[in-house]
Amino acid sequence: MSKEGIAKPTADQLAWQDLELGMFCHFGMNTFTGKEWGDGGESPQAFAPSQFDARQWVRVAKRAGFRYLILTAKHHDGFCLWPTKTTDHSVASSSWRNGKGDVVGEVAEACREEGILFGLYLSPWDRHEPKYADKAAYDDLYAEQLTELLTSYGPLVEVWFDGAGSEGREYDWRRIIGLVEKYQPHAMRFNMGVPTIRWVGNEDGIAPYPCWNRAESARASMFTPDMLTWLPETPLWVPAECDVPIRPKSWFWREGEESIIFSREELLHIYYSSVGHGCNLLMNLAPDNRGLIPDADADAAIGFLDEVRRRFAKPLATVSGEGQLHEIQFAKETAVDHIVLMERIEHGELVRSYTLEAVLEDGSLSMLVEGSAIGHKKIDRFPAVKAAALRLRITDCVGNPDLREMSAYFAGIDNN
Ligand code: FUL
Repeated sequence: MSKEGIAKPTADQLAWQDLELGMFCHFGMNTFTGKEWGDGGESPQAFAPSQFDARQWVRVAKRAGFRYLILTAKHHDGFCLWPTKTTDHSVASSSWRNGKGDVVGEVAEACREEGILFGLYLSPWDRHEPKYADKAAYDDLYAEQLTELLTSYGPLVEVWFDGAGSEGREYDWRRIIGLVEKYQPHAMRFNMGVPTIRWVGNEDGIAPYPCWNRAESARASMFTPDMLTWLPETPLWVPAECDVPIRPKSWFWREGEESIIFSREELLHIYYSSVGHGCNLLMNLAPDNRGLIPDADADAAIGFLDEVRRRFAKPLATVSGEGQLHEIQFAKETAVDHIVLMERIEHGELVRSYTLEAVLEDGSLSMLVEGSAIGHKKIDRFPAVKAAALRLRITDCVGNPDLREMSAYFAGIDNN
């Protein structure tokens, strides 16, 4: 394969991959009914947050270190969190803020104030809307809803198209994608139509390794083994996003589930298996029926990301540049237990395999890692080794690989 023939990200994909961490917020009718999938027959009166505060959500996101936030503007039950003109099944028919409220607007505004990028989820599957049975009529309605969202809430970083419930259903993807391109040309498009980012294929926050950025298809949803047929305009560079709820398998808040929140060790494992495999991590923290993110979820997210920051606060040494051989030389024997590698992916993902070795003080070599993809980021951890130098050999590649970073760390944890 020639270098010219390889897939490369757009500037927007590149910027999105650098964000690495996003916070998902599933909030809506299910928050008040305790269901994961409402059937659409719920009364808008059931939507009644008592202390709704979008700023609290966004402050949690910021404090934890998430760089973007994605809100479920409409989940499968069809209840719209903004005062849409397309249906009265929305916040406008609830008594929250006397029917004058707009959840999407308040979250968008809070994100703008705090410098967090904002994205929206709009479920194609709609269990409330009677027009859903009529493909053409529903396509029109969905296009109108999407247009409202794309044009009223400022710049969007991502539009999330969930395949769940839509297995086998066809939507007018050319029109849908055309609207995103027209009104939000910089937004990432998740997994469907002509996506620019793809689903990693599970809801565990775990990417396989290697997880190449190049892809020709992705899994449609959790509920089918089918792979999506993307439109031919889909770029070859389609990086993966790993979505996972901080309360395993629970996307919406439910009373009494604090005890299932992932432990710090589990969350760190998710981090190493998503960001550490070169993907973005989109972690769901669900606001509760007060309209606030519970302290337990906020503390768990802040706690594990503080530990991530502690581990990667200060590299012992960093090198970068072109070529297949890279070495970090220490002035004296130094304990190391993590190495972070990044390619300059604007040139594509050129590395196909590599080895990392420690050069010991007696000059002998100790193999630390045999890897394949580096891509945006690869985090390798291993039992602490005292090294005089660290050697990265790119053993297979396309063209001339360009290393954005090779950094060594000592976190002082048990990596055995
Ligand atoms: C799934 C949905 O069915 C869940 O309720 C949730 O929205 C998750 C992100 O996607 O497919």
